[in-house]
Amino acid sequence: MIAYIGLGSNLGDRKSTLRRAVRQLASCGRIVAVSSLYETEPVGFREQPWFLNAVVALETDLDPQRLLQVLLALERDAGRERTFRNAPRTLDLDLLLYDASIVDSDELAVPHPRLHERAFVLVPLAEIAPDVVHPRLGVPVRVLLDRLGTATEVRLVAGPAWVDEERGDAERS
Ligand code: PH2
Ligand code: MG
Ligand code: MG
Repeated sequence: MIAYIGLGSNLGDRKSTLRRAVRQLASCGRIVAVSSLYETEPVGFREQPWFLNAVVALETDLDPQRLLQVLLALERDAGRERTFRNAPRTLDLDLLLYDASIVDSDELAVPHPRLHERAFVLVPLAEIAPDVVHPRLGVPVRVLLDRLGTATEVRLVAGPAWVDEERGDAERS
C-alpha cells in the first residue's frame, strides 16, 4: 500500500526535524518518493512563523489506523505539544491519502478533509503524485492544484535531496 504523508514544522530546527521524521518513517516501510522542501505562509491561524512543508510517499503494510499511531508517536518524539487548533508545532505528520481508501472514524479521516484546499499540501503532493486520483473527488491531484484559486504563498527552498543532506558540522562526531 502507498500512503502519502504531509510533513510540516514551524518551530525549532524545522529542516532537521523533518529530515529525522522521514528517516523514522522509513522504519515502517519504504520511502518511495520525497518532494522538494517548501517554505509556506501559515494558513488558518496566521500570527505564527512560516512553515516548512513536504510530502513523502511511503510503501507500507501498516493499516491506516496503525500508521496514524506511528505518526502521532513521531510527533510526540519531536516534542510536539498540543495546545490549540492550528497552533505552531515542531512536527505535524498528516495522513493525506492511503491508496484509494476512504476512512471515516472518530480519530481519522482519509483523504485528509482539507487536502484539496491547501497549496502547502497540493504543491508538494502534485510534484510526486500528479496522477493519483482523490478517491472522494474523483480527480487527479494535478487538477486539484490547477483548481486552487487564490493560493497562499509557497516558496521552493530545496530539491528532493534535502532529505539526504549531511548533518551540520556541530552535530558531526
Ligand atoms: N498546518 C496547519 C495549519 N496551517 N499552514 C502551513 N503553511 N503549513 C502547515 O503545515 C499548516 C498550516 C494545520 O495542521
Ligand atoms: Mg496538519
Ligand atoms: Mg496533523
